[in-house]
Amino acid sequence: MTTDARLSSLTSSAYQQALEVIASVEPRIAEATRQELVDQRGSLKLIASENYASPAVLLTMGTWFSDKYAEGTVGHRFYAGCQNVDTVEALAAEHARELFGAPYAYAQPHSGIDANLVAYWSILAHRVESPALQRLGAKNVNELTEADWESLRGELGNQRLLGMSLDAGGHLTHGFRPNISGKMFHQQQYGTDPETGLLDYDVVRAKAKEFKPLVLVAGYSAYPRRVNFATMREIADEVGATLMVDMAHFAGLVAGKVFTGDEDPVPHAHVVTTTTHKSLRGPRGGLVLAQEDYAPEVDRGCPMVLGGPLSHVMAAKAVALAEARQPEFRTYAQQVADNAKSLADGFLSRGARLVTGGTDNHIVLLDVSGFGLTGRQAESALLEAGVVTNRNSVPQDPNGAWYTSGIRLGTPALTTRGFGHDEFDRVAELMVHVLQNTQPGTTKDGKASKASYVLGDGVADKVRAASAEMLDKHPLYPGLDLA
Ligand code: DSN
Repeated sequence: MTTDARLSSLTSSAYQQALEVIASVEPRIAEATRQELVDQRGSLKLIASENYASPAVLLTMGTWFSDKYAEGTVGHRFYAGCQNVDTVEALAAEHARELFGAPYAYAQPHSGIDANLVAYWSILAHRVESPALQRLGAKNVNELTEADWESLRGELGNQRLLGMSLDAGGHLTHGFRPNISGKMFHQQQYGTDPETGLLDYDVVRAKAKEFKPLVLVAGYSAYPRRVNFATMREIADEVGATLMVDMAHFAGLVAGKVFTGDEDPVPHAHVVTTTTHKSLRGPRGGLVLAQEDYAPEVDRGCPMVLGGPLSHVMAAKAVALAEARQPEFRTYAQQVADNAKSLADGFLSRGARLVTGGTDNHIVLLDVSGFGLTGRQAESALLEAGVVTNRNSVPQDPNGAWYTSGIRLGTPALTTRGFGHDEFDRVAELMVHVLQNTQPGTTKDGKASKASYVLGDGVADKVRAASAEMLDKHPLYPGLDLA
């Protein structure tokens, strides 16, 4: 038996036994867990922010580390008995620093939103507290009086933030109203060029000069192109702003050295945030990387804006980051980008329209208005055919953020399964077939609907059968048998 086969067999027995234990208490949860694997195995997962973590990462999350409280930082906890959590958190941070070449790493954020909250807090505190401490003659924040804090509170709020607009691919946490960042900051946005869909750095510079933000945010969740972070830093420096980069989506491409030099945010930004579960292929969670002088404020993330650290997830982050430091991860990351090109070319050669005309990262943004559909209709029809995607706005979207005109696609998950050029071309072919055979539906009273749709007879079955051929060739968690 090879090591891989031995590990698969061990994984299989570990999960069979775990599900038996779970079923002894709540069989419906055991069954839903088993069914989730069946569903993920049997569909084309093209959600750009999802992936498949390794069994080692998944198994690391299911332990008694979940039972431990550990507020504070490594070696400085508010609870006794944290020596093993210290080992775990220190290792996660060390792997993150080594992997990304970052001076400082903080592994506690529970999610991307949390990582961004820690980053915003640390930037505001760094920008406001340091001069205030000097002014008030205090050495550190613990020396400030309640009256000092009263005056500081006014300075901590109502700051200016410049980020990418949502319909150009920015994220809710970059100063938009449904997120606390939209309340903490006065926000203005930079978009993309209306003709090309590309970021125009001259426009970003002009906006920055006019608005004079305290924080310039770069990064995206639906922009299918690379960003020059050296230029973004120049712009930030010209207006005295702090550059924060949210690399949640493309952290795997940074880790895998697909994005280097000006495209690597880590040497250019003051603070970088990410999630660990997207292209980075780790457990669901967040991470903050920072220049050394931001470390004291970032370290106060818990309990300032975070609850108790999830030690079991930090352990899994350490395992995933160790995986990402292996040479195979670079091959994987390059394949993610190559596959995105294959997928984009597959659409373009069949006459579909893509925002920006293509991709050079892991995202393809398909404009489905050419098929006469909204994003919502396209998403539902594709799901019926076993293709899992999510609808997304396109720039200046006439259908707004709920119905949308786009479908966002990403290659990280199917690349993990082993899909290559030919399979991604076939995926584009199958998707175009679905969209060409979908008609907009009507509401119950016969009016045009932006949500309902009619999929042609037999289309879903045909596409599911064609997908199954590819999926069977690239099994998810091979050897893992839960039958
Ligand atoms: N939900 C993530 C995504 O899909 O991009 C970002 O928050």
